[in-house]
Amino acid sequence: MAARFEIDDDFIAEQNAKAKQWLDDDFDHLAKKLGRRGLNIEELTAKAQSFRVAVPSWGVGTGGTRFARFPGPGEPRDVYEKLEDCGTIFKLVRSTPAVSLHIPWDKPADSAALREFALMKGLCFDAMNSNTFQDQAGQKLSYKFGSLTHPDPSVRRQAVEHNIECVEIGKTLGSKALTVWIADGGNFPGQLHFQRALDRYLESAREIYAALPDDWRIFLEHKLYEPAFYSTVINDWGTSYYCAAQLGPKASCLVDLGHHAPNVNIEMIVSRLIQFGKLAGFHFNDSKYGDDDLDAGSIKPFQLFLIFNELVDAELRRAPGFDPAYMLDQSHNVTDPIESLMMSAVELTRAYVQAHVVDREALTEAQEKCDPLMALAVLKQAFTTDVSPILAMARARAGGAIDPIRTYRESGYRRHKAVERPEQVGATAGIV
Ligand SMILES: [Mn+2]
Repeated sequence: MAARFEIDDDFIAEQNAKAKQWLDDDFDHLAKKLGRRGLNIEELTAKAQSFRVAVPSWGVGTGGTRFARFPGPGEPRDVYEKLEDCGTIFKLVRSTPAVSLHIPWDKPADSAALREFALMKGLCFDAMNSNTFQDQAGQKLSYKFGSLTHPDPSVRRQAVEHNIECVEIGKTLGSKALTVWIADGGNFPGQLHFQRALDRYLESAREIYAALPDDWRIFLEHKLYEPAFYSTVINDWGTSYYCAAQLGPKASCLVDLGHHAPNVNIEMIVSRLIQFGKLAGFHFNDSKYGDDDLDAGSIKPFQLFLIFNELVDAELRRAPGFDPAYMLDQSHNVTDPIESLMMSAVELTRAYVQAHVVDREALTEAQEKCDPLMALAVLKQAFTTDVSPILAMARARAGGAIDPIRTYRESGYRRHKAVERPEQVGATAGIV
């Protein structure tokens, strides 16, 4: 393979040198402001540096809608090129060392070689994702009318075996979890018998569960609708929780922010799942109307903050079994996917640090004294604190970029990739 363009550490350092002075000034000023509130900026910076969120392999390609896809230049054409882009994101923001693969889109011909390549980029593998929502070339039976819940037992068998294959591949890559999202559902009233469909789901899921290694977990991802527009088998957190409880301790519920009805109180769902010891983790994104898969924090940053408020609350009081897996799951239709993923990773770290700024003593006091206005004021004070200098300092101290988007653009990375990766006819990317 010919030499591939990479953004090197010297270039990052050179770019950082231009911004270092104002960062130091802003950081010092913020340290004073936070100090007056009894907060230590160094502790918050350490928190920012500890934050991790996984990147989905499918996120580095341009997404699309059911109408069209507008591919950009230099899109990754295989799993190695996807890892190259993930490595670039990690290098600049320093919070995204793990990559989540989708099978069969990313099925490696040689797992050991892929693992080695990832290691060279400082990357590791997060949860594996199965795909029974589309038919692959040469596939024996169709998933048009369902997979794990299909009326035909041989289709269910095929779907179960595919999930077990994902676990097997994951084992060779060092992954420790399987995320299962099924598109099964009905488009018309009467199409499905609701109870029989859920019974079949549990029967199939039990077989997958039985194939999990001892140190693996299975994440059940619910979604309100789409592609089924009338009923979906695993439609909400309650159904997901019931199934996870039925399956056993290795099963828990994954919250994709876009998979809820508009106006649903997602932060309360998060709190409930924490309370019941069944929060698997997240697929972060944002939405305005439905499962829009927009960039995390782009539409409802306050909601994102309120979710992190619950997560940090659980972290600080050491809630039993609290160990959520964070991942981005977005579809980038009109932006450079690398830029969107970097900005989203930064927005998550922002919400995480802001949640650490919340005066929890004052919040508890307001709650116990029935003072709703003060309770909101405590949260708003944290939410309106601009923690950008902390985020930039955390990146810089970890060897990342003070300004990741600018550094990325200045590097010409995309231009180089456009030359290295000539357009591939017929390339598709999925929306999950
Ligand atoms: Mn998802």
